[in-house]
Amino acid sequence: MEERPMATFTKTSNNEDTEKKESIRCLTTLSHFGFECLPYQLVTKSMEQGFSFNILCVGETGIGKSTLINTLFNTNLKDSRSSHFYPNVGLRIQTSDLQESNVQLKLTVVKTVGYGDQINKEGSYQPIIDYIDAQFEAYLQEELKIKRSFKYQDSRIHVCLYFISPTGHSLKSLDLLTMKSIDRKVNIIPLIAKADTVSKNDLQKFKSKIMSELISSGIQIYHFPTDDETVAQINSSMNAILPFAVVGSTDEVKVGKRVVRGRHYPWGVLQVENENHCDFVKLRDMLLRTNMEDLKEQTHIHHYECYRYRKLRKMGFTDVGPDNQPISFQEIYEAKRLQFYEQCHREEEELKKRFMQQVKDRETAFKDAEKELQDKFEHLKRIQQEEIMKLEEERRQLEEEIIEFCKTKAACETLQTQPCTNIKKDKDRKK
Ligand SMILES: Nc1nc2c(ncn2[C@@H]2O[C@H](COP(=O)(O)OP(=O)(O)O)[C@@H](O)[C@H]2O)c(=O)[nH]1
Ligand SMILES: [Mg+2]
Repeated sequence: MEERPMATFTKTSNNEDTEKKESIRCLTTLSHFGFECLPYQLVTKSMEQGFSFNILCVGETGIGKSTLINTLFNTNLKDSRSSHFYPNVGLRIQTSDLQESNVQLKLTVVKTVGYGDQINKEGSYQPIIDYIDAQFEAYLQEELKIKRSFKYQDSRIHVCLYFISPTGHSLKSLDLLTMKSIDRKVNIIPLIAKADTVSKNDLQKFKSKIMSELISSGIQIYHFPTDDETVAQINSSMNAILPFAVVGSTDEVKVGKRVVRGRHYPWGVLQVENENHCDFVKLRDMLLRTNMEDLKEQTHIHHYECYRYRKLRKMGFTDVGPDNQPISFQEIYEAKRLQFYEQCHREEEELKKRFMQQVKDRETAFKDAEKELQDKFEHLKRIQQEEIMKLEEERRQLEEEIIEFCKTKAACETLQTQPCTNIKKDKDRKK
């Protein structure tokens, strides 16, 4: 009878794992099973679902972000011209459905608005960080939901195209600050914008200067992967020419008999798709043709994983308990719940105690105030009584004075009437 390869499941501990792996037998299949078609199944599934890609463009106003995106996808995403007078940095989000052959791509382009226009550029990178984190948070929340949506639209940023001004000198401090604050959250591909404004010699020096500045500032940019041998060579050669010097234009220009996309100057035509003129094609190939899946994978397994790890740790979740033994989600949840109840109980007791103390304090305060009022009342009452007595005394004295006065008055009147009667008697006698 034919020997058929069988899949067996053996539970192994971590230490045993390597030994067991080494002892797994590799069998040559003697008949056709059909699992060689697995990749085709995946392709069909992916084609049905369609693909999505989210790009973040960071760069000063007017540096050529919209033009480059339109050139990359050979379309017009209808972006209005930005003003230089925004008080803060903002983000503009545009989503479009694109189709090439029978492959559907949902493209989301997020561009900075007003970046580098403020006098105080201190917090210019904050809205960018907030946006990147908000997309990670939305994904995490979806992942933690009981009823998850399988049609969830992943909005995490897969790549950040960082537009560097073609100064020919060095990076600006804003460039370093921004890249430093987002390099652990997103895959950064640095671009020298409007590279047609820098001469070939200056461009080489500028590229080296930028790379040495990035290295000395400890900024991690995205490096095209070199572990897959089918793309290792092209990717390592592309890593060597970073940052890409790009030129964007959707204008069609006639060169000989051909019509190409380019920029027309008095001295000639710059063809954006000519690799001798700029790195536009290299960027497009690296971004869309060769490394789109790796950019998405890095976003998921590296940047999102870091965010998820930090967030869950902050919430108190961990993989091992205090005794360094693996701990399940359920156990952590139970422990957290117990901890929460105990904390609630403690806080409730504390609140009760504080409330009772407050009531006591208030009661004492009321009693003191009452006593104070009583004392005040007694004092006032005493003063009033003294006042009454004083007034009584004064009244008595006045009455005595009145009586005295009346007596004196009566005596006076008597004295006044007596001489008159005597005179009258004298007159009568004379008659
Ligand atoms: N010389 C040159 N000009 C460019 C390039 N890309 C865009 N521009 C011009 O720069 C201006 C601003 O471009 P735009 O894409 O709107 O900049 P955004 O504000 O960053 O989106 C437009 O007049 C473009 O024609 C380029 O690569 N080279
Ligand atoms: Mg724009």
